[in-house]
Amino acid sequence: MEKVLELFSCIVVFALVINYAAAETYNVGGNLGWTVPPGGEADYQNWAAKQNFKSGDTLVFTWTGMHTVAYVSKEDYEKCSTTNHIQGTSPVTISISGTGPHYFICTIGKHCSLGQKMNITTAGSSAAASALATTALSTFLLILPIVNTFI
Ligand SMILES: [Cu+2]
Repeated sequence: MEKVLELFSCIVVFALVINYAAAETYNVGGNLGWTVPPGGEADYQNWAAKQNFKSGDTLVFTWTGMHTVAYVSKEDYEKCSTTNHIQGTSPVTISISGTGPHYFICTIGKHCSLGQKMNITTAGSSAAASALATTALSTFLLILPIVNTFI
C-alpha cells in the first residue's frame, strides 16, 4: 500500500512539474487583437506589461483587414522598417525564445508609426521555471517519507 501511495505521489508531482514549466500561448493585444491601436503604442505596451512572458511561450497575432507581423531587430522596430521577416496572413504564430527583448511591427502603410508595434521581454525563462520545479520536487521527495508515516 505504501509503495502504491509513493508511486501515486510521484505521478502527481511529475504532473505538477510538467504543468508549471509548460509554455503558454498569448493572444496579442487581448480583445484588441493586432491592429492600429486607438491609444497608440502605449496600448500594446500596457497589455504586454500585464503578461508574464517566458522563453518558449507562443504569441498569436490575429487581425481582420490589412496587417502584417514582422519579427524585427531593435533598430528596425525604432525605424518601422518594412523589409524583413514579414508574415501577412492572420493568424501568425511566433514562438519566443531567450530572454529578449523581442520586437514586432506591422509593415502596412503608417500602421507602425501610428503605434502598431510591440516590444516584450521575457521576465522569467523556462530554465528558471525548471529550476523552481526541481526545487519543489526535491522538497516534496524529502518530506515524502514523513507524509507516509501519517498515512
Ligand atoms: Cu497594420
